[in-house]
Amino acid sequence: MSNHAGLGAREINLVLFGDSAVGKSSIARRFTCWEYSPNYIADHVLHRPFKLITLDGKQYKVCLWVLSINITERFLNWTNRDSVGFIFVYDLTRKPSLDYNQKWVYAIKQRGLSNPTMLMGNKCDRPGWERQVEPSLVNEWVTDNNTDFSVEVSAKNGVNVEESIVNLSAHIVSSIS
Ligand SMILES: Nc1nc2c(ncn2[C@@H]2O[C@H](COP(=O)(O)OP(=O)(O)OP(=O)(O)O)[C@@H](O)[C@H]2O)c(=O)[nH]1
Ligand SMILES: [Mg+2]
Repeated sequence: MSNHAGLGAREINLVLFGDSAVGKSSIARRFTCWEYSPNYIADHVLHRPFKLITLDGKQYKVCLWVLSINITERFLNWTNRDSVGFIFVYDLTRKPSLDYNQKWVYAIKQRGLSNPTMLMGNKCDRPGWERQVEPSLVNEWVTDNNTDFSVEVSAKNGVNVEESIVNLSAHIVSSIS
């Protein structure tokens, strides 16, 4: 696990995969600043907001690598493998956005990476009739892809965002210490 000299905190790097407009930037913003905006500004470059958290009395810098579609492939040639986790974000009102993550799961497997993974269904604040991804489909996806965690979140109202990211971070810390 790398040390960040300036802050004296160990770094945990979580990579957010996901189709455009699923809410990757909103999740990152909710986690790091506890803010939300309904405006959509598509990202074309990588951004990496971070937040300091404390686990078992130690401070960690949790960096969220928010990937845009055009750089995802390049980014997979990741080298610092120890403190990295992968989050596959989908919009639970849009089934194709779940399917989108499949090719990145394969790409990660092909590279022999076995980092902790989390499937994250965003926009659980939306009304039930808009839902296109049912729990049975999620369970199937998780089993087929050997995903470590699965969660539904809302960047809009904050449900499960903090908890799930901290849980994944704690899992990464315990798996490498
Ligand atoms: N209802 C609802 N809308 C959300 C939520 N999260 C994000 N959105 C909206 O969905 C749209 C896309 O959100 P972004 O966070 O920009 O999505 P993104 O995945 O970063 O998109 P790209 O940068 O294009 O890859 C915005 O209009 C957000 O306000 C949520 O939890 N609930
Ligand atoms: Mg974005």
